[in-house]
Amino acid sequence: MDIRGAAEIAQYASLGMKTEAEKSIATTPQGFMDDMKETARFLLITRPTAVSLPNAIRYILSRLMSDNEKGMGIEGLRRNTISNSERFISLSNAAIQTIGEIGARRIKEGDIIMTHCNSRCVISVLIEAYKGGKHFSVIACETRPRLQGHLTAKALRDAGIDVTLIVDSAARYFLDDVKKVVIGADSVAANGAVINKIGTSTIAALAHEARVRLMVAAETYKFHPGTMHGELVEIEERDATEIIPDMRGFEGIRIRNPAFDITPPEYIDLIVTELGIIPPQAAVLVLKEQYGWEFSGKEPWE
Ligand code: RUB
Repeated sequence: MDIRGAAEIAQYASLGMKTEAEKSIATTPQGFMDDMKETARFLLITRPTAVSLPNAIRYILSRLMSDNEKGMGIEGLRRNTISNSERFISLSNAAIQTIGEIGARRIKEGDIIMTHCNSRCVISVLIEAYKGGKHFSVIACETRPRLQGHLTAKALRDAGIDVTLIVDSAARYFLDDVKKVVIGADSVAANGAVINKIGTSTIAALAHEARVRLMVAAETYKFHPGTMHGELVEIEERDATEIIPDMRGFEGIRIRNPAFDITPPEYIDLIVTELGIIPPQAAVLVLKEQYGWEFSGKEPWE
């Protein structure tokens, strides 16, 4: 959890691949490929839900495999892997900035905006709107059990934005005044469902009932290719001690701690990506454009 948030996870995975490419002591192209694939498999098991992680690794490894097929020597493979890792990180930063600029157009003067957890994309939207001279305020849900809402509230305060911190269970109490809910994503499924921090789907259902619009801010590398052929997104379940740090007195009680949940597309009005704004139902088109109709599910690290 030192590295958290789907964008950050993807960027550090790229950095991990770059470090391995720099340090690999392989002496043959095949040895180098084996080292890179082993590092990929090691990185992949660190967090299961954010698809940005396998997508970042796929970006780097698929290019490496095609360079290798062309008969490139080991130093060429090393150089290209380093530059592809760096390119992924700069594309990611550029996407977050573009999403900020596009999403900011949807923030209106006087809006009250609710957010949940801590998303770089959401913060980018809010900061761009603020820099554009709009006056609005934000309600940040604290996000039990890891309290990432504190990070959001502090970042917005530091940027000069009016922010109020509330407990997650107070969301409905405030939704009558809220104009928009804005959230990030760990994965976007082909049917437009969005996987994000636990509690997001509760807020989305409440927002739907209160007729409050919900906007998702997500880069296209958070779209999950496996869901095109029916794969389900694995929901990370974390340690019970995140909820009850001292288990004394709780013996015999099962404690469950899923870290993410699934918001159905019916509760989502729009998704802001770096390519533009789409309705959730268009998620499959983004995936088909990125991966083609031929995506087989065979992965470069297998
Ligand atoms: C973070 C979380 C964020 C998304 C999007 O969960 O759910 O909303 O990852 O963030 P955790 P970003 O703290 O468990 O990683 O826009 O920064 O990618």
